[in-house]
Order: sequence, then C-alpha cells, then structure tokens
Amino acid sequence: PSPTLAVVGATGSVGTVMLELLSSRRNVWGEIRLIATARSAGKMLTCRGEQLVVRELTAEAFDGVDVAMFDVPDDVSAQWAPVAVARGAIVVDNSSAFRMDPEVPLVVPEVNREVAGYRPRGIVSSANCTTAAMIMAVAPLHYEYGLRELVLASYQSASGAGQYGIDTLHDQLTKVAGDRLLGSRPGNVRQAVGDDLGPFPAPLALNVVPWSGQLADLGWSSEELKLRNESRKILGIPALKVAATCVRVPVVTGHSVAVHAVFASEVTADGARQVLRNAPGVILVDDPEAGEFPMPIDAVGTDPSWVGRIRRAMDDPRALSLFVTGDNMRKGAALNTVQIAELIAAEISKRGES
Ligand code: 2RA
Repeated sequence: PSPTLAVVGATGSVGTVMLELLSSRRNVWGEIRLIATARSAGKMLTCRGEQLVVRELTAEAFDGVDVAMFDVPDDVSAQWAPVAVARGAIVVDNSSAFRMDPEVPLVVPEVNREVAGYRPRGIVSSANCTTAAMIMAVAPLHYEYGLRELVLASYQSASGAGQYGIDTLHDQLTKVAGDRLLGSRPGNVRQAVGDDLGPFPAPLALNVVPWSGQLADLGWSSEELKLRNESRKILGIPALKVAATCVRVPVVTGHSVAVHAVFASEVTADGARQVLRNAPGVILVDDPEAGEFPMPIDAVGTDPSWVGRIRRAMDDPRALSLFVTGDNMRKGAALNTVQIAELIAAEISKRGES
C-alpha cells in the first residue's frame, strides 16, 4: 500500500501551501492525515479534492503514519518530532530545531538528496527558506568551480514571518498610501505607521529593516548564522567563509539574495550561465538590457530559483556576483519539505516491492 503521510502544522501558512502541492503534484501517498495544535483541531481542510478533518497533535495521532512533515515552531518540533519517530514515523522537519544536529541530514534534494537516507534519529531537516533559494544556484557552481567564500545580502519578504507578517505589511502600506511627502523627512514614516509593527522591529512599508530572526553571537542574527551554518553543512564545506547580512524588505512573498562567491578556480559569466542553464530547479533570467531580472513579483507561486545579474568580479577572476530569488513559501519551505517526503516515500515503496 502507498505510505501514510501526516502534515503537522496543516493550518499554518506553509501548511496551506503543502496541501496545495499535495493536491497538484503526482500523488504518491495513501492516507493523508492533517494534524495541528488543539486550537485548530476539528477544522475541515481540502487536500487532493477531499475534505479532511484536522486532528489534534497527540502521540496517538502518529499511529500508522509512515512519513510526518512538520511545519511548526522550533520548540514544537523539538518536543514532538521524537514522539512521531517513536510511533514509527520518519519526520521531515522544516523548523531549525534539528538542522545542525550531526545525526540529522539537512537536505535540498536537487543539491544533496543522497544524504537523506542516513538518518539515525529518524529525522530529516529541510533548509531555511533563504538558504534553499540561494543554494540552488550556488551548489552547481560549487561543483564546477570549487566554492571558497560567500558574501551574501538577503532581501527577505514579509511572509517569512507568516500571515501576520503579510497582514502587517498590507496594513502599513494602507497607512502610507497617498501621502507623497512620506519618506522624505526624518520619522514621518514612523509617525504614519504608528506602533503597529507586527512581527518586525521597525516599520517595513517604505523602508528596509537590516534584521531578521533573533540576536545570536557577536552581533550576527540567527538568520545570518543559518545561511552560514546551513550552507557549510549542505555543501559539505566546513571551512567555507560566509558573511551574510539578512534584510527584511516590503515584499509580500519571495526571498532574494545578492551573492558574491569566490571559487578555487577561474570562472567566467558565460561559463556560469552554462552551468546554471543545466542546473535542476533553476531558471536563468539574465538580460539587463532587456529589463529582465530575477524578481520576487515574478518568482512568487513558482517552484524554481530565478537567477540573473551574473557577472565576474572586476578584481578577481575567481569570483562571481549574481542575484537569486525564489518563493520562500514554496521551495523555501513547503515544496522542499514535500520533495524530501517524496524521496522517502519512494524508498518505502521500493522496500515494499523487494
Ligand atoms: C524569515 N527565514 O524569513 C525566516 C523564517 N521563515 O522570517
């Protein structure tokens, strides 16, 4: 029989995209079970054209589950993923709870699908949304030219902070719309936006906020350390030098990253384009003269990472700059998790056949 899948966090903004993907991708699942905290239990949601009731997150909810996808806060994953494993499920977790655990593979299937099979804890972690978008372009270049250093600047959308982030941005835009003087004098955007900052530390409308996540070591943010540590783990380069600056921008959905990459060997823009043209899950959009750039308003709702602005550094033949953008709710979260779950479903089905 086809494996049973649980979606934990089914009622969240990423969970909603997971159900859309499960309804549109080739179906590999038997029963699909929707699980959420008690607050959401009892809701009816549609998946694969059928109405499903959301069950409460309990140990028994995992009985008979083969694969459980989690999109819940870190502390909920930390508590409940081991419970699901104890009940016989393999967990694919989209939180950061286990990403740096040496016994948990951190996977972006197009880049390192082979590590998903070694999971001594029965848990596989999916990469953070910003890492996933960026690594889709950087990994094929690493395999070709040997990556040594990354200097990154992210432009992260409001939906990275969930529906609350989206609602906050739209509310703030409504407050600033129509007043052409806003943004031209100190503090008047703050005044127009008022104290409704939502999940952000400062007004987002008509602004950029050079902060995402929580304060971590030595002034770096948790998001910046995720880009550094996750890139090292996924690419298997423990000594990779990474300097990231994560910035929140007034975009609804679509994370972008400006990438400066230094390689071991010489690289050319044309050579890099050729590599990326053949890379899985990447769309090349690189014709500045024609006004063609990778942008969140085009990438939103699509699966690939959109890559462009490819140019060799003026001062170093081993260095390349480029710009990548991707839908942080899809490849950045729901799609990557679903793809890993499908990898495991194929494993289970093959075992079942043998
Ligand atoms: C953000 N990457 O963008 C974080 C979590 N999705 O807020």
